[in-house]
Amino acid sequence: MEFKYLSDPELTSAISDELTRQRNSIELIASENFVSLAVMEAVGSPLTNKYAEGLPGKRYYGGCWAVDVVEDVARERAKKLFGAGFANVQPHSGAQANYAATSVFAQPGDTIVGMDLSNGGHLTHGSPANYSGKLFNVVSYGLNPETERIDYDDVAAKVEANKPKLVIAGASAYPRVIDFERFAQIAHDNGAALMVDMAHIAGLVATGAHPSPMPYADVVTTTTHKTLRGTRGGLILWNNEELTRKMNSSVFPGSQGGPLEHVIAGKAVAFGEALQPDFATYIQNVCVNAKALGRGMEAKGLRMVTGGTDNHLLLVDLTTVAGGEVTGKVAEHALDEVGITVNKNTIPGEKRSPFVTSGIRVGSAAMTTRGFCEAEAERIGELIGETVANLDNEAKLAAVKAEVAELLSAHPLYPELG
Ligand code: DSN
Repeated sequence: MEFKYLSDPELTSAISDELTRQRNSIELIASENFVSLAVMEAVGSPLTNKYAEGLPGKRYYGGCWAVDVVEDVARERAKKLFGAGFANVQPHSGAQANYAATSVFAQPGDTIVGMDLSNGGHLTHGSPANYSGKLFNVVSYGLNPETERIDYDDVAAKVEANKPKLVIAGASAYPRVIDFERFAQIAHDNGAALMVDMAHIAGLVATGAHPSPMPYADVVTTTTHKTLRGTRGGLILWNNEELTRKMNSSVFPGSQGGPLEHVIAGKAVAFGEALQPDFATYIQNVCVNAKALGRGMEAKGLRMVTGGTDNHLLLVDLTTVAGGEVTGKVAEHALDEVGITVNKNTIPGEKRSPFVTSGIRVGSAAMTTRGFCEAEAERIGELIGETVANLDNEAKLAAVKAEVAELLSAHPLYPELG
């Protein structure tokens, strides 16, 4: 990679190494993507120098007139993209967005209901290891063991029995459509608010490929860097004007200091890109490629949890191949070696620890950005299956690695960066 100004060898070599790593592997981590060079340019801009605590037009520092424009553009585009009445673009991450939004509806000691992490939820939805599990009394819901889908009757029973202040819908490893209308009915019938964390599927929601939570949820949070393909960051959306003061002050001064205006500029660029018609085509291809990856893996004997996918990700049960001996940890490492990047993941009814697991999670957002088509995605699925079924076969693994390299060479990543 060429650097114009950076001449610090420890950093230039680490940054170059990371670009090389990204170029030389098929990226299938479901929460990752590749931003445009326009997004990168905005994030690397002089906006990084500016403190701008507060909101556009109501800042605690002078000299904010230019960043006010940036933040207003980001807010307006976010609202347009998701059909939301109000937006706060300042959360530094999805976890920060969730903390700020949760705090509007629940106080420490209150009950919240969220999806269990090992069933596909997120740390911030009530994990004991996270603020959400430490501050609140958490009641978790999971999946129906037969269908491996969200058990809405179980959610309803838990909400009725526990009368939480907040119900959280949304997941990090769930391949099916989530019924936000049903969640809202359950929450509202029991006097609870509904927060939807749509981080994984935000790009699908933006283009109509997944039903929107905006008509149903009291608040919607998301990251901006997964299927939405923007810079890393968070976003909060809501429709009820009465929540506006509380929501904004829960971000600042409630839980953050100065906003990162260079990152907000990157979000604005990405929202602008997502508003273009070709983003809908991209998301359509993401969904087509996810299904194709699944077909390829199934052809090699792997089982897709729930039988497939409605979105950009697949949860893969490894226990159906090689006598059930291949763990997620081993598969992740073996796939890394052949040039395919995935993460180990628990599967429903998991018997191994979260550090070992019996599954992997596979997503199509980044590989689709890179230009892989349906036929290639299906072949990549087969190559995943061939890898996990041949862990001791060096010749086979070498052949897979060579084929992965050939596939990658057809889709160069960031050639402009040298
Ligand atoms: N770490 C993200 C993921 O991989 O899904 C969630 O925050």
